[in-house]
Amino acid sequence: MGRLIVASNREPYDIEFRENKLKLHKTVGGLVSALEPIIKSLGGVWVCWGRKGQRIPEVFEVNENFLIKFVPLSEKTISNYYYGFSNKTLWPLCHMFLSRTKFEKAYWTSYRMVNMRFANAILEMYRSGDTVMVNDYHLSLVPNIMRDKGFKGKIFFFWHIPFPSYCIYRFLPWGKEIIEGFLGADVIGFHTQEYVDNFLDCVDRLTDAVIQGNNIKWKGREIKVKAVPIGIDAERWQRDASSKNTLKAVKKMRRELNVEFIGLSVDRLDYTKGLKEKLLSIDRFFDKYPSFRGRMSFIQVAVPSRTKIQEYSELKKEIDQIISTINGAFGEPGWVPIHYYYKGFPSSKLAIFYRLADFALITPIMDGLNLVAKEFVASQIDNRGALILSKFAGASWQLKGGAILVNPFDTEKTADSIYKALKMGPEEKKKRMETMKKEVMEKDLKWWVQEFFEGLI
Ligand code: GDG
Repeated sequence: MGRLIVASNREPYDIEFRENKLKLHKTVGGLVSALEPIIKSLGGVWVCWGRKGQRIPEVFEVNENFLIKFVPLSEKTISNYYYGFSNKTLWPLCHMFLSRTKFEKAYWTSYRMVNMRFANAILEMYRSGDTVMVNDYHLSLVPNIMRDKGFKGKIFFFWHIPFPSYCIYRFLPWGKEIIEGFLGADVIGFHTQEYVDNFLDCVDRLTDAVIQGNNIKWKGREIKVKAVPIGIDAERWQRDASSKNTLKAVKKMRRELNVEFIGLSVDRLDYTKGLKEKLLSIDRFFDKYPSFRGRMSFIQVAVPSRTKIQEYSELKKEIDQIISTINGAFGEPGWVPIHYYYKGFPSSKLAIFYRLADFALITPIMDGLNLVAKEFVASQIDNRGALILSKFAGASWQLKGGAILVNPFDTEKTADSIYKALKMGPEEKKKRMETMKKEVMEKDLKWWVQEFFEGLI
């Protein structure tokens, strides 16, 4: 069994030099948690751009078994490849925000160059028998660049965001090359069958590949396309949510907040996450159901993201304003309608929030999956919480048996869903939560690794 080589835009650790000592801090997200133990046991390499890697050698040893290979990028390249093509072209296009999508030749040129550099870095680190896993929309061209260079090993490619239908995708001037980029892989994974179907339709319309069911034949190779929604380390979330410290902190917070009901959401501050629409629903809720004024507070954690992009900083201003308007209009001495945090928290603190909340309101306009919804479910040790979830989050396919599903643009019905969640009896809550928990616990991170890598690692 060879090693695992993972390529992703983001590094697995923030590496910090303090008093001449190296400190590794795991970066936020499921991928590192899923793959780190595998790399540690099988050995392997993580190939990434490494935002904070300037002072670090290009190959960094986490231990003798686990290397990080950095692909250092200049400021201009970061601006065109990362902020440009990845986050102003592919991100909005795939989330169906066509009017926000920028089609710039310079972005594309830089994206191609960076994908070429990642492919070269993987090939440089590769040893016969290794398995390669390429991640996400930043690196879609890598698999086929590697094939063009004669690579014969196994490549897995996972796309973490939605894949749009052809009627949206066709606007991308470089759409064919990107689809062909995917086709260099042996296994391509998406979160839902809907994204698989959209992808296959684009393959059919844009390339000469032959499609049979979920399989593709192209240039003498067979490619499998699969819907394998990523799982979370559900046991760890359960452990964190039931620890003594968590329970103590939950009690303390309940006392401090001094309300009967607490709602929660945790989102990167991104226009796809539907923060504005959610806040309007909360506003409508307090307006329509005045008996809950003074009795329900909502905690919104908005994690700073892509702050160098103007639209993101403008969005932040709008969110700040809406929240202060709601708090100004409804708040009273001793009661704050919305507690707002614009920062990240350690995951142990998230577990406290998850355990504390009576309901979570997770309403993205479009989301590949949404891990927060699954983390909230796993943390419901006593099945008290209710989940209100957007129909347009990939996770809704898995959680529809227990979640209250909403269209985030339907302010009225979303406000009514908050009311429904607060009025729901303990039996119904329990039944719904158990249904969701079964899915989240069974299809956890281990399941995902098994399914996606087909038992190969
Ligand atoms: C992309 C796709 C897909 C959040 N705040 C803090 C924190 N988090 C962690 C959560 C969760 C993760 O970040 C966020 O994951 P999401 O799935 O909600 O969203 P994206 O970042 O947009 O992820 C998405 C995902 O990829 C996986 O394929 O589900 O659809 O858009 O794990 O817990 N973690 C810590 N502090 C925070 O303040 N430590």
